[in-house]
Amino acid sequence: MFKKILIANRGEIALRIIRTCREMGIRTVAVYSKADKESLHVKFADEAICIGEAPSSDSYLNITRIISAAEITNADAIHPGYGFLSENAEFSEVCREYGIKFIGASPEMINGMGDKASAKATMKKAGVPVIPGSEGLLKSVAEGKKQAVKVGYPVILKATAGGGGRGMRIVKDESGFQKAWDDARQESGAAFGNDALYMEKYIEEPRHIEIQIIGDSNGKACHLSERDCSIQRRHQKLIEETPSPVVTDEIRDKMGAAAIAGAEAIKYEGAGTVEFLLDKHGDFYFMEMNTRIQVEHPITEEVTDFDLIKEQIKVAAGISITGKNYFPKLFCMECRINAEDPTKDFRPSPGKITNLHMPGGRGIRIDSHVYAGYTIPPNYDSMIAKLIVSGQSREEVMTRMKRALQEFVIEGIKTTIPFHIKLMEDEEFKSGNFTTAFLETFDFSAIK
Ligand code: MV4
Repeated sequence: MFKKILIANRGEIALRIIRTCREMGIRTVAVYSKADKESLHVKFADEAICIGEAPSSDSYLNITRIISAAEITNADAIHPGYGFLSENAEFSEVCREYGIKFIGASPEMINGMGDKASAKATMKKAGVPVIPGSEGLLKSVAEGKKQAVKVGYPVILKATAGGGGRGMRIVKDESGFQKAWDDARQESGAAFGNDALYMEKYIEEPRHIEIQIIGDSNGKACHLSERDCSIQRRHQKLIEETPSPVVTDEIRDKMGAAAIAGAEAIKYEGAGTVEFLLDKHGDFYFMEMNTRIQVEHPITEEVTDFDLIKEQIKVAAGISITGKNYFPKLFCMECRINAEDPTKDFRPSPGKITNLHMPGGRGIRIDSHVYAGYTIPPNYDSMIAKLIVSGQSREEVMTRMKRALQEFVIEGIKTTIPFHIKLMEDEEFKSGNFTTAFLETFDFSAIK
């Protein structure tokens, strides 16, 4: 087992990793920027090293400085958390060169899954259902138009270097093709330095369902059931839940088997997520694979009683998984509490937390790095807490979630708590019958 793990991250996920390391008897090294001097991950880790100025490019994204910190402290592994360098092939490669175990995917895996058109081809070959569309990349507008007629409008153009919604355009009919093509090319070229596109049939009003998987160094993988992430605003998830209100035992078994087939086909090692779109007929299709631990991993932990960070560390150390799958024994929902003003278009609201009270009681878990008197720096992600609520039914979870949100006191800044309270009162949300388009028609002006 590793003796010392450096955590190349900040905020709640750095704390989350430190906590499991402590329970496993592994020493931890925190790295931090000058803006994070007063952060809890700095205080909770066994050692802490300042790696630079506030901007991420000078600190949490700076490969040289992070590797130097690992060398100086003699860390034998690095956990990248999510975001930052967690899906950076170069970082994974540099860790390998320095003989430091990267607790994440290999550079080859990151590149293979990072290119969406090739990831799709790989999954299709493994027998995973994929959305009908172009065979690989499109070479020209003329070819695109020809393919679109075959696929049938509406279609969607996607950047192969994209993901998370960037470089994507929906095309309703042939008259809109050229503009959608130009816009998607321009956006993906500017964002990723790669403007190659592929095409798919556009699935209207789907659900976003993802399967948590974990694979070991023998090429064996298991799944830990689904998370429903359909409640998103501009591709930012605001709430996640498991089990999904629309996933039947049959869909779960099929989707789980597909995710495992995909993972085993590529000998996936570590924790990963296979994202699917589920249409109104109950058919599902591979969308993307994430080669990292995700923000919403705790809801899976709560319903399966499986410490994903611990298992991630174990498989990275070469320990095999049992091979059995994990199914929800409870219901769980996570509300992302962001330092944003939901009445002002979710505008960021950094600053000092002057007063803080966190909810408690049965079924409540809070993953957060904030405390009373803490100042949220403006440089990073605005998520300040994850309110994770478990219960015996979806109804119980929502009732308990509303109670917990009402108990939550965060003063000095604006947060998304009032939005979540409104959501818990929303009849459509309560019914469980909603799609990824849900927030497009949500009345944000009714918030407090
Ligand atoms: C789609 C789609 C409909 N049809 N692909 C959004 C993020 C990126 N991962 C892919 N996305 C979508 N791909 C086809 N063929 C609709 C979306 C989509 C979406 C997906 C999941 C959650 C929220 C979404 C919001 C808008 C569009």
